[in-house]
Amino acid sequence: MRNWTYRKLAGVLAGALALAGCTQNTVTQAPDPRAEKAATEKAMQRFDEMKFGLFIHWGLYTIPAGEWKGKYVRGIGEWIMFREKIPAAEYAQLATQFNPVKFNGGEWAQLAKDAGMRYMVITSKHHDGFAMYGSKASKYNIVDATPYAKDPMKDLSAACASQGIDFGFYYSQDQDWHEANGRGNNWDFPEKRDAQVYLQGKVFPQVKEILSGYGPLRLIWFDTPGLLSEKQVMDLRNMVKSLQPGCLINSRIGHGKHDYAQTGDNAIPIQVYSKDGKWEVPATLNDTWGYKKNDNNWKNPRDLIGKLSDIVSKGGNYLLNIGPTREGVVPEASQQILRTIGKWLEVNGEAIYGTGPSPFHMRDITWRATVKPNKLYLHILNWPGRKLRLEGLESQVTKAYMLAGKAEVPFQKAGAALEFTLPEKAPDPNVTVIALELADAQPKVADGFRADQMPAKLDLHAWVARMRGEEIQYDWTTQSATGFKSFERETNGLSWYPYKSLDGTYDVEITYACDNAVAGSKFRLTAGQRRDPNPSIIDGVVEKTGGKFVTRKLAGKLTVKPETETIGLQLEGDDKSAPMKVQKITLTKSAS
Ligand code: FHN
Repeated sequence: MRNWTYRKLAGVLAGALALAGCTQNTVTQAPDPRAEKAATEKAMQRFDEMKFGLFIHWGLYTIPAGEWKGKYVRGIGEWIMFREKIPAAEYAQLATQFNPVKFNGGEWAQLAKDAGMRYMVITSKHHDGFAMYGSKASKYNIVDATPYAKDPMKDLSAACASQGIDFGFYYSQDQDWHEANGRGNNWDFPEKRDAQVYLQGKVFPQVKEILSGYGPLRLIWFDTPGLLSEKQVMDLRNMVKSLQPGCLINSRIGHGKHDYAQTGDNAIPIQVYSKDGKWEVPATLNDTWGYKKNDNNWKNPRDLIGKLSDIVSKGGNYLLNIGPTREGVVPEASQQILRTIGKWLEVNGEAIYGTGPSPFHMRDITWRATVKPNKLYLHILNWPGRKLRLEGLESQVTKAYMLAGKAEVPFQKAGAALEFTLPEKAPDPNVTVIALELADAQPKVADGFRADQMPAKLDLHAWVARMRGEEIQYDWTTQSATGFKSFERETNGLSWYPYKSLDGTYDVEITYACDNAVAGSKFRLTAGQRRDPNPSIIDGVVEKTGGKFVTRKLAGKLTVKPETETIGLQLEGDDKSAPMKVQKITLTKSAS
């Protein structure tokens, strides 16, 4: 009964909005193509140079903060309404408690600056449908529905402008659990919906608002495009570009109508990736986007700085998230981590901002490379001890030095390779950067070592994988992932993202360790697309290794197609062997 009433009310509201003229806000005429192209190219160049941005998920979900009616809710915090199937009217009551009196836009912009981030993207409306800015198009917004009654985005966008941080809004354009015609809420509303009514009644007017009231936006970050038609997506794009031609649009707008691409969440391509143009990795600092009070699974700065080097060396930008609390406070741990990254960038930023990707294929996890004219930067992720061998560089190196402190690094030819003499211990506990000055403007790299050349045998290290799940952890001392626990709705596991860099049929080895007492679980390796009904599969059993790392060949072959999105590894059946430690899988092109 309550559901029915709610649906009816929502229908009446949508009708009222339409009558009030909101549908007339729809700007669908195409913008001037030349102006759009020029503005977009300029913005893309800046976006490419910036490399590092702050993502902020902030909304009503920070009130339950991962707990509903006294019960811990697994999964990402901003999905609590969906996971618990909270009726929209009940969830909306959270607004009456939302009063972020400690919010200070200047402090958030300062934090981004201290972290060395060059842009910021914040949720203007997430899937829960609540607008975190003052919206005229829907009363369900922070000004009209909360005791706070102010628009924090005015403050934040102004603070970013004065700090020189480029500003952008996240906007969930299809998924909206508050609206009968939005996507996703099938516990209050019927499955059948009219997306066009939702777009015209809420999305178009709100997108117009966020593009009109907060100064120039560097980008708009759409998410989970779902089932919108190509025409609907094109209307959305045209609206954005006719209001701000230089506002970049991400690939989650759908139907390929974007200016730059996203990888999956926390998904880093395994190699240099340039086939789809510029891209960005959205990533979490712990296991959630929106604040969860019990999620203290913070990634350490070494890992994050290594990931920044890794992503930039592959051609991407890193968009790293914080989840402020209901009061508007950024958790202390996030602040400390971000400031540590910022300190590193103060010294090593030259090897990140404005650089080009690695000219080399990435064979292991010892180092990554970035380039500038006449410069090659080696980012050392795992210190090799006294000697570092660099194979495949044909350009003459005129000088080598530590980017921090500028101490010279001696080197000599060792056959076709260069050998650098290093201190025994890494000078920087996170990532040490060695700068090489080159005689050539662009490094020349020998055949067989170039970024687009796949070696016959390729290691997929655990460190390069996305770690799915709340329990799985990476251990730097053994360079392995552990904690392959299973739960009813999710299984901890590793996922690698080939992004068109692998194609073929492979023999597979796995390098892992397992104590005898916990051996015996089945594991499964799959290669396929998301929700692929027919992925390539290899099944195996976790054997006893007496705790030592061993490399075992698996029976069967793995087929990776150009469209394969993920190579995944997880336990199947039981998770007795969850404590096993996986270092890597190795793919060798199969002869047959
Ligand atoms: O469903 C959302 C999720 O809550 C979060 O906003 C991330 C950030 O990239 N995007 C979606 C899932 O991909």
